[in-house]
Amino acid sequence: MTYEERLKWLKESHEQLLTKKNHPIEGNGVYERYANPVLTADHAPLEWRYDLHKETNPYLMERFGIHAAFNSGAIKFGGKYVLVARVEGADRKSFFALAESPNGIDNFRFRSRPVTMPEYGEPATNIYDMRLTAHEDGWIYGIFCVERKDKDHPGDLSAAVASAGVARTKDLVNWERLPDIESVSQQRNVVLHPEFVDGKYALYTRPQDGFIDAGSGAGIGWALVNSMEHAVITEEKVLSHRFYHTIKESKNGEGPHPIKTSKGWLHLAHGVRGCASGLRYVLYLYMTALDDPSKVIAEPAGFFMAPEGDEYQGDVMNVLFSNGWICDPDGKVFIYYASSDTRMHVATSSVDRLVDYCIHTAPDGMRTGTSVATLNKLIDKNLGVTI
Ligand code: M1P
Repeated sequence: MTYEERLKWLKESHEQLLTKKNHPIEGNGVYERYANPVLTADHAPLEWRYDLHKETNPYLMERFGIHAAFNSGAIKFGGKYVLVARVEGADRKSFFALAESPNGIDNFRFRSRPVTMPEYGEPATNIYDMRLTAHEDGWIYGIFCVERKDKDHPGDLSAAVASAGVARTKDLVNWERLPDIESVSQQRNVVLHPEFVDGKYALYTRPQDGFIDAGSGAGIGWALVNSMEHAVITEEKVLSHRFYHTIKESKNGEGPHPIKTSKGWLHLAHGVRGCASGLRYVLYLYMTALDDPSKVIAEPAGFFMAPEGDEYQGDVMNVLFSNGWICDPDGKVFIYYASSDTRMHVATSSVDRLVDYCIHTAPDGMRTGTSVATLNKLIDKNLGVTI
């Protein structure tokens, strides 16, 4: 191909991808997955990837490799469905970039530039997995993981320290960086609750001993802090424990902030267990009390969504991860999830269906015998029904 032919091909195939129509796939009745990923590395603007000057790039080669677009925060803003994606370059560094769509299911387009996140303290090696919260104080907060090299272990090249970075904005363009959250343990998957609780900011936390391993970190924590301008976690209680032989045996982390419903706060989280092929990440739902968002009132057994088909494949296999969902005023819920640390997908449902799922799916009895008893109860109920 000549330079001109290649440029035409690049532009046309990029536009074709961005405008590809999406469609739902009928499933288990709880939600509908959509057929095509909503955001991928290939959605990145050509201007990010190519030097578009024939004199300096006569072969029209990629000059900046984009490897993945995943783990996105989500928010409805200015009538658009906005994702704050974790975009990862070929150099393994992640950064945030906004992509928006008019309908939430297709036609997502990145804005022209990524987010230039101001630094706090020692510049981060990597930042990722932003949770967005439009808080009742009037700010939109983004809490994200900040990774820095663990200087106490200079000989161990993978030793790192995870902490929770905080930034706030009113327009999703200008971000004011606030101090990282102070905590005795390392933290990832920290999420700001949208309302004040007892006059304080409320955080879902995920204390962990090491950068990868939860260690003694028992699950999803809960902490109240006086200020987001200098958040200090002094007391942390565990509201959802990791548990032997469940989907959340190894790790347990909050997803996006919970949705307020008439029956309680609806939560989306990820559970992790180990298996022969490594760690398996699945999504699960639970509910907490309206008057106490730290008190679990319902938790169906097992996973809500697990990798299927092509979702298994990617940079880190066997992973579904979600840190963003959007609830429309009519109760429609857009669940944005990433597969295998590579791409973004959407599934849709409604508040009514998700609450029904939480309340009417049996909890985990923690034993094989209780699972069989639950199954028999359902079979008994269906006796006499002809299908
Ligand atoms: O690779 C899977 C996930 O691993 C980490 O998840 P957690 O915070 O639960 O340990 C994160 O790096 C996450 O971004 C990634 O998707």
